[in-house]
Formats: sequence, structure tokens, C-alpha cells
Amino acid sequence: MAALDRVKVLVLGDSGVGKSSLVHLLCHNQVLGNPSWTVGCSVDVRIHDYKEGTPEEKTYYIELWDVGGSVGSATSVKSTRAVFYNLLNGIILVHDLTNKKSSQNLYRWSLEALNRDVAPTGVLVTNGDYDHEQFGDNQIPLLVIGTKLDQIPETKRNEVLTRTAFLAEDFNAEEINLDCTNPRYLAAGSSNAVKLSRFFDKVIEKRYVLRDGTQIPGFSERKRFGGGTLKSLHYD
Ligand SMILES: Nc1nc2c(ncn2[C@@H]2O[C@H](COP(=O)(O)OP(=O)(O)O)[C@@H](O)[C@H]2O)c(=O)[nH]1
Ligand SMILES: [Mg+2]
Repeated sequence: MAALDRVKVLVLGDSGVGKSSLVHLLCHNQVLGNPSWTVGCSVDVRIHDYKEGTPEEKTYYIELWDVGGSVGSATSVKSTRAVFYNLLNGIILVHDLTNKKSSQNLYRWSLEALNRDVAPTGVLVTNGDYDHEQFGDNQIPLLVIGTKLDQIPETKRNEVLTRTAFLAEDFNAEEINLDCTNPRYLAAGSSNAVKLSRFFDKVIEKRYVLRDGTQIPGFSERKRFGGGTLKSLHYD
């Protein structure tokens, strides 16, 4: 694998929402037969064609990091988990459409990963309300994925989808709702597949931009393709 041809995307959300199932589907285009409890952190890779169909097309390795655990963990556990949050390029926030709590917890997950989980009294508490400013200056691309769409009765779909649309808007993110046990939801050419591809393109485009919006010195597409300046730089 050539240096710098990979990006790191965190997959965050409560236990049981379907992260392992989703990652398996994203990386292998197959349903995960027998999901087992994720211990610690697991990483899988999706091969992505950046700017597919254009002269700039290039294959990237998208590492999907499924960190696992609970957002309500003790501070000591959270700080251990924080090592996985280094050098992240994007975040997929996963919630279970049948479980409102898992949606609410996405605020806490994202704040934790973006290193803003600071004040215990701050944004996290107030019954679902939180400070939009917290996400205003975020430069890391986010995608919100709702799982278990198949478990929502037809009569409740509109209500649930309205709720998730607001959630995605809060994160300034695109959203995809699906059933992780059915690969049809991500079929090539479907609107979900297009959204997904656009998200990964954005992650790749923004990978040299720091959290505060500044460019990492010396890192740009021009440099990368223009000369051998970065040849000796390895990322692992
Ligand atoms: N019906 C249905 N079940 C799902 C879906 N996504 C995940 N599951 C099931 O939910 C359970 C937890 O999934 P898992 O991927 O292990 O969740 P994780 O703890 O977030 O990694 C498993 O039994 C999955 O088969 C979905 O979209 N629809
Ligand atoms: Mg898991």
C-alpha cells in the first residue's frame, strides 16, 4: 500500500446499533453473517475510487475504525479510547432508528471524538438541547447513518425520517438510512451509494486540513503530484 493513499474514518455509535454489520457491508458488499461483540477497536478497509469517472480518478484505502464501547464510560476509559481518535479524516455516526437514545448519544460521541468533550456541565446534558456552535467550526466531514430501517413500521416511517433529517442537519451532514442486513440499500448507482461516494471523496479532499481549518504545511495535492517531496514520508 503506497504511503498517503489511505484515510481514516471513525465509525461511532452505541453498542448494538449495527456498526460491525455496517462496516462489513461497506467493506465487503456482503451482509455480516454472525456479528460478534466488538472488543476494543477493529479496523476494516473499503476500497474507494476517488472522483470516479474523471481524469483525477484514484484509488484510496478507507480505513473504517470501529472503536466500540459506551459513550457513558468513565473518564479513564474515554482517555484510553482517545488514542484511536488521532489523525482522523472523517466520522460516520451510526444510530439505530428504533432507539432514540442512540440518536441522542451521537452528540456525545462526536464531541468526544472531536476532543470537545470537556466540560461535564456543558453541552451534553440539557435534555437533547445542545450548542450548535460546537459543530460550527468543525472541518472533519461527518456522515449520519441510521440502521434498522426494516424494523420501523410503515406508519411510523415519516415521523422517524423527519427526526433523523433534523439530526443530520445539526451535524451539517448527509444522512443515509438503511437495513444493514440487506445489501440492496447500497446497490451501485443508488442514491445511497452516491451519497456514500461523495462523503468519501470529501474525506479525501479535506485530509490535509486541520481541525481549525488551517492546511497542514507542505501537504497539498499540488505538492503530492508535482514532485518527490513526500516520497520518504510514511504514515505508519
Ligand atoms: N434488522 C436489522 N438488524 C440489524 C441491522 N443492523 C444491525 N442489525 C443487528 O443488530 C445486532 C447488532 O449489530 P452489530 O453490528 O453487532 O452492532 P454493533 O454493536 O454496533 O457493532 C446484530 O444482531 C445485527 O444483525 C439492521 O439494519 N436491521
Ligand atoms: Mg460491533
